[in-house]
Amino acid sequence: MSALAGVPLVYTEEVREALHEGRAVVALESNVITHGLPYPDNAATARKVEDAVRAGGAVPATVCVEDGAVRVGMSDADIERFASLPGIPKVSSRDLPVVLARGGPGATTVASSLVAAELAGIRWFSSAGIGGVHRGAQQSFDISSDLIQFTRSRVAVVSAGAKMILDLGLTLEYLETHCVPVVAYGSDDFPAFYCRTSGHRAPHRIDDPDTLARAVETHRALGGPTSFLITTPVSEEDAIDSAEVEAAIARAVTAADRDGVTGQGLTKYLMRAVDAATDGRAARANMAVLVTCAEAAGRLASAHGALLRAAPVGSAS
Ligand code: PSU
Ligand code: MN
Repeated sequence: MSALAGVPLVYTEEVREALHEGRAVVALESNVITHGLPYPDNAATARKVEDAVRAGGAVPATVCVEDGAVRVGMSDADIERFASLPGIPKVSSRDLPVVLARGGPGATTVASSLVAAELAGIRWFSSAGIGGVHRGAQQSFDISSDLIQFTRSRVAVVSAGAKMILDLGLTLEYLETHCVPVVAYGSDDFPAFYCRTSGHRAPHRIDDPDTLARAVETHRALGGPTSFLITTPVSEEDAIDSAEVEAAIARAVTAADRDGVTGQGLTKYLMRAVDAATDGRAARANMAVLVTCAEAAGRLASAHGALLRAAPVGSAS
């Protein structure tokens, strides 16, 4: 037997009660707070994202690690601290055991937030854009752990696709190869984070939340060991011009290559370069789409909760 009685999970009161009562909960990442957006926009956005989940009818649980525990739900004071303190590390799945054992604080990515969600029994997660296959991965081998974690964690994920700095065609190929369902909610195309379309059609489209909830539950009943990706695009008014952002991404990728930026810091480097090149329009679209996705996730998680209460599908309890 292990010397440890499992991984300590520390819940906020709101999340503990919601889980206890079987209400719908949506997990959220904290790396977007520490590494995705500058202070104080990051703190304000994190709160807006939580409110959007509530407006959709579910309870938000922003995830982080601290004092050797996985925190499921962060107080306003925790969010403010993570948003303003420099140096809190990005913690992906591979980093979790080390940061937990050492007791240091850490901000969870999509991948490690999915690990936490599953441990806590949370069935939904939302962020603006998942990590994916990087441009040039044929040479660099840089594929985000977010995708690998998708093959292992049974969580429904709502996002505006994957980050546009990535190779979205290859990201879709990876998801198909690994049997991850991808459904566009209320649109035909796989979106591109800041833009409404990536130019790739999504493999499926579902507009009705009840049907989508049924598809998520049926995936589990079939024994699907993977996540289930649901995409929703940025709104027309918040979207940015795809030609402009594409040019900025191409320049950022070239600069990263020239500066020898690889590995864990690459995503942040590219995102910040694109924000700068677009005079902050990219960062503003990022903030807006975080809220759009959280609202959709709240609505869908709530429809899923109602389905579970009405008629559990198959062996899916
Ligand atoms: N940088 C940002 N925004 C983000 C991220 C990094 O400006 O949202 C994140 C997310 O937490 C995502 C992670 O899970 O980066 C993926 O990182 P990588 O590509 O290194 O796997
Ligand atoms: Mn990487």
